[in-house]
Amino acid sequence: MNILDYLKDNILILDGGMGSFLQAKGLQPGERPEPWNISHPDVVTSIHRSYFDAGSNAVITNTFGACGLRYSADELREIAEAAVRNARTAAAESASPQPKWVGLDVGPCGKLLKPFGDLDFEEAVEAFAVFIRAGAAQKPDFIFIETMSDCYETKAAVLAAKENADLPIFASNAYSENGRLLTGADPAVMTAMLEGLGVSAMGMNCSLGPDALLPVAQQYLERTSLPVIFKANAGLPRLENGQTVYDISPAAFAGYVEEAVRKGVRIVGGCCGTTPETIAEIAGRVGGVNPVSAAPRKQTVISSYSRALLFGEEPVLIGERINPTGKKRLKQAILDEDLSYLLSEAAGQEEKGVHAIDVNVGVPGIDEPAVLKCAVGEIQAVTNLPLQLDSSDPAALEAAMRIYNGKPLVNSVNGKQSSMDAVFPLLRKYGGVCVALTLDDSGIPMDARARADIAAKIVREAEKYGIAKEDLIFDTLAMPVSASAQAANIALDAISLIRNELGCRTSLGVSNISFGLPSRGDINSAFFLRALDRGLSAAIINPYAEDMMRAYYAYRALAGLDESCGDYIRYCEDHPKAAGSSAGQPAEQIAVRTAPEQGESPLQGAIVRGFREQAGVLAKDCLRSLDPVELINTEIIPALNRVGEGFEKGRIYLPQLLMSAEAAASAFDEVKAAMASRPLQEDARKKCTVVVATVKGDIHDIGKNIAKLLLESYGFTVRDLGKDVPPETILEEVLRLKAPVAGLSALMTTTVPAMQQTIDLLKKEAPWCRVVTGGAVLTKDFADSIGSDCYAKDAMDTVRYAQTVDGDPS
Ligand code: B12
Repeated sequence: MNILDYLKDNILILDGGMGSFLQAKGLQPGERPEPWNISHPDVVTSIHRSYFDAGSNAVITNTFGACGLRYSADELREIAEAAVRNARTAAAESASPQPKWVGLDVGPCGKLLKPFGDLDFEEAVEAFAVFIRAGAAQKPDFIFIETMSDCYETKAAVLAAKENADLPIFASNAYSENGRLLTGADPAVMTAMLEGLGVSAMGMNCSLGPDALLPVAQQYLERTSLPVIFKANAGLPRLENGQTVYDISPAAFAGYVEEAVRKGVRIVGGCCGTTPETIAEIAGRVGGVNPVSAAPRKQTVISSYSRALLFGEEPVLIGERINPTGKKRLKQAILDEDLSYLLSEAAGQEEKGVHAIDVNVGVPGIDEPAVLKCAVGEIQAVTNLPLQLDSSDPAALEAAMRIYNGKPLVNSVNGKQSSMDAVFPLLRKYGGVCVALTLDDSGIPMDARARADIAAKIVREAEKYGIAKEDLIFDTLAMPVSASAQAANIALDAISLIRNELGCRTSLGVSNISFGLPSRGDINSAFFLRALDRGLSAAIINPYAEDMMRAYYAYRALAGLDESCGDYIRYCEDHPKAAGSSAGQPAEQIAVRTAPEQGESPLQGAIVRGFREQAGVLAKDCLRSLDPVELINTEIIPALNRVGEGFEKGRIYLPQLLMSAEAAASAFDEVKAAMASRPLQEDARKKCTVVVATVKGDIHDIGKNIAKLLLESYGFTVRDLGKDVPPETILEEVLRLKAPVAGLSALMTTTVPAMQQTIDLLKKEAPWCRVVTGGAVLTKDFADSIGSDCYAKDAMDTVRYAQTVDGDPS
């Protein structure tokens, strides 16, 4: 029986942990488990067999780390062959009467993808693809993509599976305690993207115990009608006498699994710390349980890498500013490949309150697929709003849809057969919600009925590709009311027909309605309000046009969407009515800027928003009037502090933190260049050697680099050991150089113990060496308590202290 057919009426029981088992059988810490498929087939087979015997219906091959970044294609072929064979042998040997399947296991590739890491998206796809090709040749029953803690990497693995195998794909993610993936996605984001990509099942595994994962499972069940996977750890790992132990017993674990199944979970099993005993308990409890049938979900949803956006609850605003039509400055920026202009447009619109951003780079004479791909890649690195990929060129749409991190809005398809033939296969492959224009080969009909009929035709054609009508949003086309008195009524009546007859969402590019008329803002906002009242789901607007934003907030207040009219009041306070409003101005003349927070300088703004290039340029500019050290203290550090605060409060996620760190680094490069070109500090005769390092486990090095730079500019010789440096390495270097001073940095509570270990080691083995410590989490008292000779609250403190050790206090 096909595993998907089985899933329709049964709970599928997967296996439990593999790695801990192998270790018990002799796998050494640090040794790769995958070659054991070849060197110890009997051990691997016996583990699989014990799971089948315990009641698993499916086991996952021992190939968690098998990807093109770790093994050659030949090695992967051998591993895949042996791994699937071991699992099949176990199935044949097990006496269990259950049906038995084998899943090809695909784990994370171990690198973060660009722009947050250094792995290119296509390289990631290929790294997964090499193994999946090898694995698929061995004919497993399904592919199990698991423990993914990044939305983008999950997409790369799923695409590799779709393109290189014809097997059901199960995709499972590893959630942190805050209910999100490491890079910020929550279940709403993952369900949106994975349903769009067409996987067969999705869910969660590893990282947390079943108790902590139950609420995550609940969120999946509320959003997807696909089978949900629940494969938790046996609690959080704990070290006891040098052994990793897990606290949740098999019986207790199975209790949580049963609860998950009763809520609607279909695929269960265990991850780290679970054993055949756990699976036996699970089988005992849920083996015969009839699955709860999943209610069909009728959601229209798009997402970025960390934010899902649902259509229907509230009107959705799509920022129209990144579209060169009628915008000379933007057209030039696209021709000049000036992406920073596009980035500031994106950030500006986000600050103005749009929910999604349209990206259109259609300028004649450019390589549109390449430019759109590049623009989308850069924009999605600085905003976490979902994007609307906007092009009439299917090749450009495909290039952008492929690398988009999430489930995009796609603009557009229309009722022409040629358009549907080109766009629907893309939607089928990459997922997305598509804006569908109600026109066809006969043009734009000038009556509402005919536009609704085109919509119905588009829905029927989409169904042939398996695209649900929830993934279509109909644009009923606002034509200039100056040219036809009925233009507005036709578009509005079509909204009502499509909404009532087809049950579909609608969208409008609003401002076209006022073309050719004076005071366009008045017409636009009045039309917008009429459309909202008919149930318009989304509008493409210029968020700098205050009339539109005011209309939007007024509508929400009047439609009961704004409790105590709080949002409306806030908007009015922030935007007092000016004597001459911006209404009616051509969009191009409205100032574009990224609104600084109160007291925030442009450089700080660039760092906070993660604009690398801009940060470098602005820093260079500031350095004309500002001393480099002052620039560090008054610009770079306060900006990073703001980012850190946002991170701590859960307002921003790791990718944004990384982008800000990069922007700070690019400002810092300018500081370095400025310091290198100026004369050494007044007393900069050659001084002693200082060894500096960020301690083990900690990769924060901006502060340490600043300390190093300043020490060098005061004439010290600095030996920089980098970040994540073990105590032994630091000691070795201090001994080798007979260094009189060592500077240590730690920025996390979790890495302060490593700082203490380093100090202890230095005191014991190199007692002459003075240790100066710094980093955001330290305080003077704490630094004293761990035996530091000096606490440096900033880099200048380090210099002053080193000077006293050098015998030259100044
Ligand atoms: C930038 C940043 C990052 C960047 C680092 C890039 C890089 N190359 O350094 C990235 C994105 C990679 C990052 C990753 C993480 N980060 Co971080 N990060 C920050 C952030 C926003 C700024 C740090 C910084 O550079 N500040 C500016 C510098 C100049 O300040 P400073 O280091 O304090 O340095 C000054 C003094 O302390 C002193 N000094 C510093 N070093 C030295 C060395 C010597 C020898 C001396 C004498 C003096 C000295 O002089 C410096 C100049 O005046 C802080 C928040 C914050 N406000 O500190 C969080 C923060 C440190 N990160 C945090 C966390 C949790 C993480 C992650 C675990 C996130 C994750 N979930 O993956 C990872 C950690 C990975 C790891 N194993 O280390 C937490 C730590 C919480 C805690 N109390 O433990 C913080 C506090 C954010 C928060 N509020 O939650 N992070």
